[in-house]
Amino acid sequence: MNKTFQTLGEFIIENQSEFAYSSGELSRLINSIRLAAKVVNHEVNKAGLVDITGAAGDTNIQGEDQQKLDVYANERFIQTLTNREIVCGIASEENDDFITIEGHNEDHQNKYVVLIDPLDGSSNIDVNVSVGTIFSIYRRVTKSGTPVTIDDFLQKGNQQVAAGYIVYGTSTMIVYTTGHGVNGFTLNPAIGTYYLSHPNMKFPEDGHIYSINEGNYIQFPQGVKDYIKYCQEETEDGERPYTSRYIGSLVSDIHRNMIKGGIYIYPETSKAPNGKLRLLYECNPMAFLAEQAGGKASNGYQRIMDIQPTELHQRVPFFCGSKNMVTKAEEFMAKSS
Ligand code: AHM
Ligand code: MG
Repeated sequence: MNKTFQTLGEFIIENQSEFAYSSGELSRLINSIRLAAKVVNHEVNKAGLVDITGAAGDTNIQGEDQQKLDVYANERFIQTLTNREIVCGIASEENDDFITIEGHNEDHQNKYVVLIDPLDGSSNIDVNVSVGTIFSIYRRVTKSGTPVTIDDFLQKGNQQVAAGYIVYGTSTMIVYTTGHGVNGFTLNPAIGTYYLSHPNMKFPEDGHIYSINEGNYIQFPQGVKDYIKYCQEETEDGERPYTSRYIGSLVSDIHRNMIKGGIYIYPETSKAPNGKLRLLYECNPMAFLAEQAGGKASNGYQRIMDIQPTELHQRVPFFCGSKNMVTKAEEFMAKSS
């Protein structure tokens, strides 16, 4: 078959046997995410046309304004996964607590839990800048046949069976991994089909882009300040200075750096000692993707996916990108600690 024209649907079927304990459930789950993503994409694309942007008036668990599209995306993903009875539980960045789903004739037989950030970077919607969805999938750890518990969600990232993101950009793409490399699919909006456009995505080992909100510079730990200085220094071989690129939309910043080579950093600051990003909804799935693409993800000192989560909405400092760049940033962190 000509791989150039392989659709996501065909790819999922062809690669189903790669999944551990394959029963078709994980394939159906990824299919559902693909479906919900199409619906959300449709809404996001017309955000400038209809009165759907702007704060909905609610405040999420982190005390931030929720945008209407956040609410919409949250409902769509939860509803699609719930209706199809594919998972036994869902945790969302937008909800205080996890949701229990019965499924399989109300006897809690489904195997997987999903953690999702339905619309990340949503403050960018008002200015027509890319946003994304991030998802992370685990097998439940508690006994099948019983309702899920918090333990099913507080698993280390290294237990993920799949993770991915959807970037609603100039093109809409799904990029995901099931632990066998990373593949990217681009939506042809005319016919509503995703095609394999970026097979076997790889972070270049080295890169020339650093992505960090330098407006917070004064609050950064010394190691990050020193690393930024290193990025900006001119070298004789022309390797540095690096280029600074920061969209402020995690999915897009990581997506660009994965293609071009770079590092994304959201460190701890004096005001936010654990940084801003959430371990379960943002950092673990991005870390899984990064490692599967040959990159690296750390909290500055330790592998992200080895951190034991203690709460659903836990935040961690995040250093993610080209392997050698993350290692270099860690060296600066170690030196100043
Ligand atoms: P959100 O989940 O509230 O949308 O926040 C996450 C976003 C990331 O997409 C982005 O990398 C970061 O926040 C930007 O934060 P800042 O504006 O502080 O640089
Ligand atoms: Mg987010």
